[in-house]
Amino acid sequence: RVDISNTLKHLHIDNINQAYSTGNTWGGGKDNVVKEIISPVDGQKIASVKIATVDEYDLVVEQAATAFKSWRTVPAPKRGEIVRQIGEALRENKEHLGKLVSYEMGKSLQEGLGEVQEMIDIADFAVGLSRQLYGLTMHSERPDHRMYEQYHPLGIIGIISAFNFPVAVWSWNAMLVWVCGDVCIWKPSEKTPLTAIACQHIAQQVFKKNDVAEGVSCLIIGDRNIGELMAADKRLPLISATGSTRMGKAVGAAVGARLGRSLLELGGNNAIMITEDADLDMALIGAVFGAVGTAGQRCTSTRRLIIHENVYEAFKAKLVKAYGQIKIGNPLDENNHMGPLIDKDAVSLYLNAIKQCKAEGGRFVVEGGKLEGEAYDSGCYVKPAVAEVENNFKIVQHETFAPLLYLIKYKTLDEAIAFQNDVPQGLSSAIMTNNLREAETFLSGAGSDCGIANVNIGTSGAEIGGAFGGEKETGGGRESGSDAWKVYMRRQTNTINYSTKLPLAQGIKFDL
Ligand code: UN1
Repeated sequence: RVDISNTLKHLHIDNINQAYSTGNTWGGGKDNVVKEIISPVDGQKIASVKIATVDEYDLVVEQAATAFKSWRTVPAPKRGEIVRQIGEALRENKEHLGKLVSYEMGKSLQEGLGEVQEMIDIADFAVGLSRQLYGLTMHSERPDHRMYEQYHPLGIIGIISAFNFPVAVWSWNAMLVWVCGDVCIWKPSEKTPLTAIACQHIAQQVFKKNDVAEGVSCLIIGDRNIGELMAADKRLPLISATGSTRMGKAVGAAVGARLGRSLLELGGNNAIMITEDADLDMALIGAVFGAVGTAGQRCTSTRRLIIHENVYEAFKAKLVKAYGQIKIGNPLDENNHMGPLIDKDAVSLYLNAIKQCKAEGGRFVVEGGKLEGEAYDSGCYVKPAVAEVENNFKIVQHETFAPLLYLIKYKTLDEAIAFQNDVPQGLSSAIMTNNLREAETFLSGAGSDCGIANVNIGTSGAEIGGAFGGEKETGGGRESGSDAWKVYMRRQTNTINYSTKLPLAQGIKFDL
């Protein structure tokens, strides 16, 4: 049994039982549905939360709309200074927040801390960005005219996040949202609301200290209903949603029907190509961390290894040996590599995928299955599995959010690239090679079709400085670094005439 009462106290969630927050204000009545949050680590109840009602949702949107009116007028570098303080507060809370991420979600403590580090990093990025929300200037075709563009704040941004990165994905959005002059309403996964409540406290204390209007950072604990309300709500010009392709299609359709913007970051089916010229020891670390890290529950997790026939048997032997050394158990114990899946439903989905894979002809070289025994009595622990398959198996085309790794053999590079691309998803991809021609072909326009393509690095563990997201059923959105900020702002082209005449564009004559 894990005791994290100190952590809960430190993060101000020891007796939280609320449905929403607009900042200092927390609410939730006696009629709300109450949900108990159970840790997949040891099956213990951590705390309860309330599910927000439609009225409460409206109240939050109204408060956010009011806050937007004043927040958008604060100079961007001043907004950046407040985000800098939020980054500092995250540094101070890193140990506790990382631990709670690990306990509520089940990822290893190292990964929980790494997730909080991503939050700190994106805060730093956003601070610099607050002085660099650049538009272009253009040369006007007319004399004594000036033309340029500005980026203005967009409004209330809806953030729908998933359980697997319960806090980092919010921060990739929220930190940019705030420096861009927007406000946000965050609906975290129903499976991981406690870490969200902790983050809301951390941010809220900084906003309060700076006398920022209530509503710049809002949190709503909701079910699917609230997600649907957000997607259909015209008052939210942008919905940023992370989760399954099924969810993304529903959100994208609802937002599209009102011609709103959506930023979708959905499923992946990420492969590492291991070529004849690969350093197999490096490839092994990338593959094993990619497949079993976070118990295979990253959208960037490695699902497929596409291996050259000449190194296939040698690599398979290394992999099987490495899997034999993986320690599974309490993720807060740093001796363990892999913790539990998020819940028992995830275990069922994993076991079904194994069944389906076998039915389609998959040969397991490392057998999976559910773990039993005292250390595993939350019912959420499984063994990671590896199967030899064909790329076109139905189950291989599908993203199973669990540590299930597929091996596929190839002969030519073209064939390997075709396998890599021949799935509905397009998030992350990698090639392990010391051959320049192979690497560059993989990165070329005729190579990987994914949003992320790496050389001699696995598929997971992207840095925040790049734009994160992918193509096809991954949804097309980009968040985090590079110029991903632009989606959070509205662009305005300004043309100014400082002459004494009014010449028309395109040389059109219109004399009165
Ligand atoms: C996700 O799984 O939703 O690249 C995000 C990575 C992390 C983020 C994953 N930086 O694996």
